[in-house]
Amino acid sequence: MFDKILIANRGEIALRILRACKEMGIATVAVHSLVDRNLKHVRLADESVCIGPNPSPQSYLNVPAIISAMEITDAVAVHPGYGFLAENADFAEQVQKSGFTFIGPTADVIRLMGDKVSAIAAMKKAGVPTVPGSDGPLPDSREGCLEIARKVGYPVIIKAASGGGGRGMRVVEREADLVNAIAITKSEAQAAFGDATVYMEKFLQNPRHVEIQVMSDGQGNAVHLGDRDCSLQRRHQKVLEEAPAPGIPDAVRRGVQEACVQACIEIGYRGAGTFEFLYEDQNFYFIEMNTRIQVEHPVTEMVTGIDLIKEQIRVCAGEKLSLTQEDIVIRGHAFECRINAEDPRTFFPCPGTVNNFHMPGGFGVRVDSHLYSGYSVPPNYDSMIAKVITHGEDRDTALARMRVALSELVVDGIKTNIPLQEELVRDEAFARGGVNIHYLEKKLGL
Ligand code: MV4
Repeated sequence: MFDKILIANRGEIALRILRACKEMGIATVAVHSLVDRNLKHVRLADESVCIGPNPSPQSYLNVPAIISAMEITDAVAVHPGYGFLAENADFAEQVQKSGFTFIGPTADVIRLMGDKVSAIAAMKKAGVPTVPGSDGPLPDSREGCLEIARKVGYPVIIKAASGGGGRGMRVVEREADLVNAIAITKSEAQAAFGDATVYMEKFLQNPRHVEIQVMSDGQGNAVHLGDRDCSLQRRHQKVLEEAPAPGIPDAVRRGVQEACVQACIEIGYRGAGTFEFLYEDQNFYFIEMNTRIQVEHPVTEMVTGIDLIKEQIRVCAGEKLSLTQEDIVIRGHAFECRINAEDPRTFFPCPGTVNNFHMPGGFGVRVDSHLYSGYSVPPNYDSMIAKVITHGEDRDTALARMRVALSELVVDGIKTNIPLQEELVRDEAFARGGVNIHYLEKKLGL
């Protein structure tokens, strides 16, 4: 096992990783920007290193500073958390070339999945269901594109191969708009990602966002840990997630889960990963793979009883996966409400000092947060300040528990989205389960 891990992140996920390391008897190094010197995990870590000024490019994205911090502290591995450098293949490669271990897949697998065209091709080959589309980059010829779209059928969506997470996409309703839409998407993709490659998919009108969690050791062993429904989102920012995804027939679910496990083995996947699907009319369609631990991993932990961060560390240390598929049983239901420091009406980030913080508690309630009374939310980073997670024997129990938990939560001094979350857990359609990706934006009147 690793002697010492450097945590290349901040906030709640840095604290989450720190706790896992401590439980495993692994020494910890926190790295932080100037403003983050009083973060909870920085104070609790065995060692800490200030790696630069507040802007992320100079601190949490500063690869030479992070590698130097590993060298001076004798850390042997780095956990990237989510965001920042978590899916940066060049960083993973540099970490490895410097003689350290990146806690995640190998650089070539990150690269394979980072290019959505190669990711889709790899998944299709492994038997994972994909969206009907161009099966590769769009050709340069107008006629070629028009012909593909005619075969796929309108509406179609043009996506940048280097995009993902909602960046670099454009819906095309009719043939007259196709050629122009492709040209615009290509030039935007070139400007944003330095790669003009685009591909085409059938545009699904009212899907749900359902994702499958996997864990794999890169040595031929892989398991899935069930699914999550993340359909409640606003502008590609998830707001409230749950596990398992409600109302999916067992046979449909089992088929796609097995395909994901097979795909992990075929691509030599190492670590925690998430297969993102659109789910419509009882069919799964793969869209992207996330090669990191995700924000919403706790709902999976609550229904499986498995510590995903610890498993991730174990398999990336070269241990064989100790879990077998039979060990993994989904028990009950879990919800996660993301708490953001933002204006409840405009959604604009609202940094500031938290005068008073009271966490909910009780049976089946979990709070992942780095907050404390007196903490100042800096303006430089993501506005998420806490995740409230509830677990129950069934969906109704877990949801009732979330209503109680939110009623106990106090974050005084700054504006938050707690009022929005309070409303969502009382929403009748949401309580029935299975709302689609457009539900929240429509409810908000966007
Ligand atoms: C789609 C789609 C409909 N049809 N692809 C947005 C984020 C990126 N991960 C993929 N996205 C979508 N791809 C096809 N073929 C609709 C979306 C989409 C979406 C997906 C998941 C969660 C929220 C979303 C919000 C708007 C659009």
